[in-house]
Amino acid sequence: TTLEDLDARVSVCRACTRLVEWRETVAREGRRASFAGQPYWGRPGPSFGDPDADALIVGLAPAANGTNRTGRMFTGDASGDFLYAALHRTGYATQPTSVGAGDGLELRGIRIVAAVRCAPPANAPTPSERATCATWLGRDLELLGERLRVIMTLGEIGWKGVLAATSALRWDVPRPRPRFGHAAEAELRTPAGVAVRLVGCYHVSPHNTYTGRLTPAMLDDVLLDLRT
Ligand code: DU
Ligand code: SF4
Repeated sequence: TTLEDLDARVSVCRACTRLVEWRETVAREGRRASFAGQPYWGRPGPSFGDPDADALIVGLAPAANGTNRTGRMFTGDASGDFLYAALHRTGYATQPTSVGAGDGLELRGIRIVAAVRCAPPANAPTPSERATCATWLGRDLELLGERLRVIMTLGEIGWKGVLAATSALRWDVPRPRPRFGHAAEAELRTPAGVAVRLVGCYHVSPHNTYTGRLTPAMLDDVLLDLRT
């Protein structure tokens, strides 16, 4: 299996009834006036970026009118604008904005996935939805393989998703489980003995960025630290 095969399989997943209903209802009816007339992706958000990445960003879940509309991770909403600007400043993205498929944007050395790949109502996936989708996260981790050196999570749901996925893959995960925080760090180890850093970062949602809880400088610092 390749990452492309995996993305194709994820994109038709219907495992979570509530989320399938929501992603498709928003795609059909729930469009914002400003997006009227645009086709919506209305499916799980596939991973995006460099297939040879040694760094992985794990977000929460697609936004109903963001990734669920454009089909690309963190594309088409304020969270994504904040993230891609930072990825460009720190040398990971070839462009400062992500508009949608065909805009020419590429990532270098980094890949982006969501812990839960379908847009959840109120951005709040249930524990069982999080557990179900952690299987797909595990597949992405396996396919990135021994190149992977660092995983950065945007928020606690991504952090816990990574711990669930890596535990299921029988990685060496510290006990007690490391706690999420901004710039929190833990070391995981793959069954092949490769050390993988787990780094936390506050999520790029407007709730954090408009209030100054997460500033551009804070995000840049965490991104630059992934290279060390
Ligand atoms: O078709 P492809 O070259 O595998 O690229 C698929 C998709 O991944 C494309 O939209 C750009 C992105 N991408 C990237 O961001 N960074 C890379 O190094 C290679 C591909
Ligand atoms: Fe499938 Fe994940 Fe979407 Fe659930 S959230 S339907 S597991 S892709």
